[in-house]
Amino acid sequence: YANLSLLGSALNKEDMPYCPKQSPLIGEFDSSLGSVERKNPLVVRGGRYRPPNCEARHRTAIIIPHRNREHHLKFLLYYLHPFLQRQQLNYGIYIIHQDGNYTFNRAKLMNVGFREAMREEDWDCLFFHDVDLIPEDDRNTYICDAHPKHAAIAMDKFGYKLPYKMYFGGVSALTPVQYLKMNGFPNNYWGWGGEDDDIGVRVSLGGMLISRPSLKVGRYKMIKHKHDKGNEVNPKRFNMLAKTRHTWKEDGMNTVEYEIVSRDYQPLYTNITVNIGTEV
Ligand code: UDH
Repeated sequence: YANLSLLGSALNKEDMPYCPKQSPLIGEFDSSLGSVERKNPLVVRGGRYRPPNCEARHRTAIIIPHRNREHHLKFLLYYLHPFLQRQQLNYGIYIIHQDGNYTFNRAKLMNVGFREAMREEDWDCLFFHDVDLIPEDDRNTYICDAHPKHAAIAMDKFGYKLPYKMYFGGVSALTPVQYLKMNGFPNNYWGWGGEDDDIGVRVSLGGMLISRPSLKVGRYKMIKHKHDKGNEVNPKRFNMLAKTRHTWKEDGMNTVEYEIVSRDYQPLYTNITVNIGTEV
């Protein structure tokens, strides 16, 4: 028994105090912007960051189309800032906020985000990111590939599988050259649906392939929500999709028109409020 009692005394460090009955390390989950700011002291004005001890190899802009989803935005920032810092990226987060109450237009907001982000900095990769998708795996690196990347390959809402082969929704990443090669995204999909498939078709019309992380790595949790007011299902989407091959060169980055309402540099992101007009 001599050995056993030795073992016992090694495990039972009597000189250590008991931990408190209630761990002080457990707080309420706090995703308020103030708390996210305190947790990310190296993030600077406009939601910019660069690693403090090494030169980043990649410069990535995150473009988030947004309206009336402040609650989701807080969650996304809570997870995304530390995630991007662990990847040692030089990054910036842009919220492209659609002004007014007219029907939402996700793809056009992305075109605005592309132009406005590139105006500020020579980003080498742009991540087009829905506000309600939280990446689950740190190996899902937010850098670009040789072909346009569809990152949200495995979402919980689709059973962590790709819903169909050409799916290009949720989160995608393109270099500026790739983006311009397909004339950006379409401007004329007002309301919900179709624009992501149009973008997928443009990738191939631009002579490129779709690159994807593995199902294991490209996992996302979607924050549950209902259809938004002002983003009703677009009944024209199938007709429009059938014509993409004839329209992509005349509609996209080369024709996007908008008016910047305001640009402000918040501690955790750059907010660009934009008037993108209405359907003609
Ligand atoms: N978005 C906004 N505000 C809106 C509409 C859309 O910010 O009013 C943005 C936001 O970044 C969102 C993205 O556009 O993540 C895509 O819109 P979505 O979330 O409505 O599209 P998704 O296909 O959701 O993810 C479909 C609605 C699911 C309803 C299912 C009810 N069971």
